[in-house]
Formats: sequence, C-alpha cells, structure tokens
Amino acid sequence: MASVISSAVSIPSFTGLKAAPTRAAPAATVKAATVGPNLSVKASLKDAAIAAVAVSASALLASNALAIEVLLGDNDGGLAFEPSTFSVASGEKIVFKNNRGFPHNVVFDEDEIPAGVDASKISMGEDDYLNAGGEEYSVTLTEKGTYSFYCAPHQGAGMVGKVTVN
Ligand SMILES: [Cu+2]
Repeated sequence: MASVISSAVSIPSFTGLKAAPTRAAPAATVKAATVGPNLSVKASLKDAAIAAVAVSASALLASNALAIEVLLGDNDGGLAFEPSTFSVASGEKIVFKNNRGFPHNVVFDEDEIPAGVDASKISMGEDDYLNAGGEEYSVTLTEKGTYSFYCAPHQGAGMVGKVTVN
C-alpha cells in the first residue's frame, strides 16, 4: 500500500505540469510550456530565490518576456555598445551580444551605479571576455537609477554605455 500511496503523490505533480502545454493550441505550445513551469518555480522558490534572482540572469528570468538586446561592437565595426544609452524596466533582462570587433566584456562602474548595488555581482570580470561571435552576457537590474558600464579592453576607445532602470 505504501508504494501505491507514493506514486499517487508523485503523479499529480507531473500531470499538473503537463496540463499547461497539452491544453494549448499547437502554435502556443512553446509559450504555454514556458509560462507553466515558470510560474510554479516562482511559487516554490519565492522565498529562497528572490535575492539571488535580483542580481543574476537566472533561468527563472531567462524566460521573462521582457528583454533588451545590446550589441557589442556596432554593425560598422566601431568599438561601441549599440545602443550605448538606453532604458529598461526594473527586472527587465539585458542581453549583451557579441557582434563585431570582439573580444568584449561588460563591466559596471562601481562609482556610477545606484547606492547599495554591488558592481561585482552584475559585471563580468575585467579579464573575462566574450571571444566568439554571438556569445552573450545577460544581467537583470532591479534597483532603479542610472548605471554606467564599459568594455574593459575598449574603454579607452570610447566603448562605454549607460542604462537607466525605471
Ligand atoms: Cu569592447
């Protein structure tokens, strides 16, 4: 009887997850599958993970619909972030994507970010680089204010940027 009980306990949690994609139309399956697990993970990890999620681009926020892409190196080969000045909503994911003129990296200036934000937690290491085309670095900022960032190897060439979190 004990084994029957344990399988009876585990099955509902699987059918619960399966229910979301199967009841959706084929075209919306991907979206439904993303939203379903995302919501249940959010609920179960709510208390434990919120602090960590706030400063890292975790799997939880990876499926967030809100995201902005910033190219590393503009399409003319210039050493610049494209766009270099932009705004995001608090919690919106920022995806920095290697485009041209790499290696690049993304380092936030500890003197030009909102008070209380740890620059090292949102930055790549000064000596860590995105070396291949299409490589990405993602960060999610939640504290409102303006943040300055730069590419360490190309800061002197003017590869700097500023993001405002609203
Ligand atoms: Cu660069």
